Amino acid sequence: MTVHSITTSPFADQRPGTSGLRKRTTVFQQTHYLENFVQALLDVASLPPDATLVVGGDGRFHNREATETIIRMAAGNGITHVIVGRAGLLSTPAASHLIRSGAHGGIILSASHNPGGPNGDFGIKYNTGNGGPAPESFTNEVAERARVIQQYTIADLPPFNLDDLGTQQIGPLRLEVVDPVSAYAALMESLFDFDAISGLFASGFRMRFDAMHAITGPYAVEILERRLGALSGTVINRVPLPDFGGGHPDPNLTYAHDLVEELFGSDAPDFGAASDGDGDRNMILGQRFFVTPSDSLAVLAANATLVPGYARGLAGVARSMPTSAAVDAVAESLGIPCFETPTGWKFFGNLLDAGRITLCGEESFGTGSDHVREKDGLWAVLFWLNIVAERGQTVEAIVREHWARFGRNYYTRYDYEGVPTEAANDVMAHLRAQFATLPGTVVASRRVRSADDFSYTDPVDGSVSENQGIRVLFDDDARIVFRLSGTGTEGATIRLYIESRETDATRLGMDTSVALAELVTTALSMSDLVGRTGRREPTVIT
Ligand code: VG1
Ligand code: CO
Repeated sequence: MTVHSITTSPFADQRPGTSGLRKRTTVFQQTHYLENFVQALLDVASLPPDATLVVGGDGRFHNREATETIIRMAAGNGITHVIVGRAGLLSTPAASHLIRSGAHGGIILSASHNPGGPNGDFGIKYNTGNGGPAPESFTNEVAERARVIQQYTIADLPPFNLDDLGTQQIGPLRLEVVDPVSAYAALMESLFDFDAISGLFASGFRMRFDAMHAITGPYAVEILERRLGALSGTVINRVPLPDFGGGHPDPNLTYAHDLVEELFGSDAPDFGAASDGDGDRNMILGQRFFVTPSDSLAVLAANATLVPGYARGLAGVARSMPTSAAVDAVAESLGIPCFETPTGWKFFGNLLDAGRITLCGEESFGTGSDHVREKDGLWAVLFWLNIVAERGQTVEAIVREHWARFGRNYYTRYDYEGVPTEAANDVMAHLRAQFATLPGTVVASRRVRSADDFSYTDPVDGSVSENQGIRVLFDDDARIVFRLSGTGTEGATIRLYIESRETDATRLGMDTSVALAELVTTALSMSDLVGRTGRREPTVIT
């Protein structure tokens, strides 16, 4: 094996965002671009010489080429054992599980819910030995390193085979090609009551799972159809494609249209679900019924002890700041702690590692637990199926009972994508300028309690993360939150999150857009968003 040191020069834009480095595929195809960033990751990780590294991605365009480059660079940097999913494929939660099963870290190739293909997006991130996304301190160091990088190291390897399972010894490198699904499927079987869920399907319960031509197709076919006996054809758009069939693999009411149409149609199945590009997100639908991700987290927390893997109860729960406080009410009633973290799964890692939380989630269709260190789409689907099987009720009935018991947090998110960066910054600055004067004023018949930038102090390691979103909090627990996305690749995306809490039994069944209309108007006028961006309507409402 010959190892080459290649001279390179830095790229100015290699700063990881909410979840790794995401850019246009064409940006990643520039000479040295991927290599520079991988070298920066490996430099900061400084793995021991006998380290095991997991590599895999969501199968989008450029996945295989990048996987091969990373394997050569790993070998060049003295890593002696690489575990890779067959054909370079691994869902994000499956990669997390493999890392936790004995590796020192992993490199995951994905731009998650962003479209793929030659004109789409590509992404890469590093997960540490706990299986979770590297913390901010690590990603900041990577950005610093990438800013000054002068060379990278890569090995000349004879051709290797990523398509057949088994181990190849290539010089000092042991390359292990594993089935992407089997270890993950076994983990799911250890957490959920597969007999109960099989019984549900055997009784005629009908489900549709939309894999959106992304990574979860093979996982869902194996688990839902083969192991649990769901009707064949339950999983649609099941073949992963490099461009996701031209779609936008984001499981929400806008982009999972095939599924939504069917679940809201006249012959709707009992249950619908979808996942995203890399398999860590989930959307849950009942028959003609949509479960908000914030409500989903709360329902899972309230029903966790019905599921074998969580029968011991929950140590605590956590949600990202913009996620609705529905789960807070459950935590209060269970007498367990509830943590509020910044957006991004990396902030749950310390809490999970320290055993302070068992379940956590985000409003962006992300739910997970201490079984891995990523959010996990299929896991959430199985959790719901297990609850439905145990309770023998419809999804809608479960959620309505939940609201009656814990109250309802009406919730919506408006995304304004592709806004010019200056205009987006201007909206945020305009809001910040009102921090001093807003508290105490009455808007939308509510009194503002406080207005600030959310800052988080990690209770485990004391690290502080500032400027994590603008919050306007009201006396009645309603909230308006503004954030700039850290995963977009074109201009800026403004996210506006709106929530109001209702405990009056006669007001639990309203339409969300009606319940939140006044707050939406308030948020738009307070921010002057339309005036400053020229956007009359959001790109996506969830
Ligand atoms: C978005 C979501 C955030 C999520 C992140 C990664 O980030 O809002 O909740 O953790 O995507 O999810 P942002 O910065 O664009 O708001 V995934 O499935 O893209 O890894
Ligand atoms: Co994702």
